Amino acid sequence: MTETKRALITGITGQDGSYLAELLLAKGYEVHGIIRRTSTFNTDRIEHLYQDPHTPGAKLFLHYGDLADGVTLRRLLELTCPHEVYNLGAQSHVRVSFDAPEYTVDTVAMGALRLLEAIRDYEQRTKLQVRYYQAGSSEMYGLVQEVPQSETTPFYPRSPYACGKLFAHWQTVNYRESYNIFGCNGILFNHESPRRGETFVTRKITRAIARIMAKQQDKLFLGNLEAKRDWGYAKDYVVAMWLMLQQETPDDYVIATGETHAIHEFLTIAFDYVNLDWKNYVEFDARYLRPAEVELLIGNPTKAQTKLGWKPTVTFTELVHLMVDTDLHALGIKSPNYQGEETLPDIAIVRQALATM
Ligand code: NDP
Ligand code: GDR
Repeated sequence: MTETKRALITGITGQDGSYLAELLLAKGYEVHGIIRRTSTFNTDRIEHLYQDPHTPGAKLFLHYGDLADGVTLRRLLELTCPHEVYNLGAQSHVRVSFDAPEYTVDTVAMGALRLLEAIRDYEQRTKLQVRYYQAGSSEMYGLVQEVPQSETTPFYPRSPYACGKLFAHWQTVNYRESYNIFGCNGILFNHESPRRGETFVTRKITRAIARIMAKQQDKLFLGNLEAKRDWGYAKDYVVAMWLMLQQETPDDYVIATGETHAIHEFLTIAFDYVNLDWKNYVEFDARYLRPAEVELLIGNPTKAQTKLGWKPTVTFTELVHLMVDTDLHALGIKSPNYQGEETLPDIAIVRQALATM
């Protein structure tokens, strides 16, 4: 009988962590997630996946921990004996990283190093192999050096967040070359979904549209509308993470759609969908500008397409509509196209179970 595969995920309560946990559970994995202790519950995105750990056959287990706490990371590796570790945990907001640079870099950069060190010790002692995924970012390209950006494009990070991600990227390469760790860097371009955090620009827009339609808001304050991003669908992108760890040899991959759009194009498609003109609602607020901006991101996913057989399945317009539909639905506004697959059922059991941890 083959052994059940076990995965350990940092950042399981985030957008990507929730989709990745879904994917791995569907593939029969036992999934262990690291969650932070917070004064209010932060598990909304995974409540629909959670079962009381006492339930026979339960496959998802949550453990308290933090990327700032290396001792706990080591203990959790020992406890869970994972075949695969996905490091998705981060203070992932670029603008906020300028306000809290030291904290951001501690989580993003030192957090990855702590995890890699823990894996190195664990592998040397147990002789078991752990496959490691590092959640890298297109923000590492920063100031444009060439377009489209590929695995060979020089990096030029422009925020504390991006500098931290670049450190984590190179540490992963170094642990691979120095200690033969099976470490892969995903260089993921922006990916969104109805589960996207509410302060990232796409979700801020789609949520505002629903609130405008519900008469709960009449203005939307935004910063730079000229920046261009290569936006894909998060559910597609977690498949790429998994594929990287299933290859014979570890490597680094750009994951992107190969298309780029300005923020104002996102606004046009999203507002047009509900027959509104964004210019009547959007106002400028300098608070949302960054001290240094990343103006143009467009990825070249050829390597991922050729070597992993990965490709995006959702177009830009479909993604915008999916997000608007879901936000409308959440406020009880009928949308003829709403599919319902993104609704997270309110399962009270997770709260009970966590309360007794
Ligand atoms: P989110 O911001 O939605 O989720 C971040 C996760 O990290 C949350 O689970 C959060 O926990 C957790 N976290 C934050 N700080 C710590 C810490 N100190 N210790 C442990 N966990 C922590 O991010 P996404 O899901 O969008 O992104 C996943 C990863 O991919 C991140 O590393 C991000 O930087 C990277 N990335 C994302 C891209 C995107 O477009 N989404 C593109 C490229 C890279 P809590 O819920 O408690 O806050
Ligand atoms: P980004 O995403 O910085 O690309 O990082 P975000 O949605 O925050 O910004 C995208 C662009 O929109 C402009 N913008 C605004 N952004 C926000 N958040 N709020 C606003 O009001 C606003 N107005 C304009 C920004 O200036 C920027 O140009 C995301 C994160 O998920 C990172 O963790 C990840 O690594 C990268 O994507 C790839």
